Amino acid sequence: MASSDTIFGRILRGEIPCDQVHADDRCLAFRDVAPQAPVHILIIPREPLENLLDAEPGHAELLGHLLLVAARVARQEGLEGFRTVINSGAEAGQTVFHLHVHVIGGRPLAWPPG
Ligand code: D5M
Repeated sequence: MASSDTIFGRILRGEIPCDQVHADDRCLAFRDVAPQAPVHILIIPREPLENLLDAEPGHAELLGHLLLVAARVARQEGLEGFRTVINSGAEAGQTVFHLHVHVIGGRPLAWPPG
């Protein structure tokens, strides 16, 4: 499926609502509908990459920007520690095939993840 056809593509086009916490010209950040912790935010690029396997050297600046936005929203939420997760591929648990960075925090997080 082309990633612009996913539910996140529909959110980017304003076709379905989201609980937005950050927006700029390159990405959008909003709360996950099925939060795994008190704070669970997703950051998605406006460019429809499926996952990291789709990324090329020309995406380096965009990928760096997504991580800087992760830190920004974590600070905004008052988190002193947080986890960033990018699931790439069904085998890794990816269910929405539009690249997204999870920002998870607000409770102690175990390691290793499942
Ligand atoms: O994570 C996909 C995540 O996307 C999962 O935590 C649920 C979340 N999700 C799915 N639909 C929505 C909408 N409409 N709003 C907000 N969050 C949503 P993955 O890494 O692909 O497993």
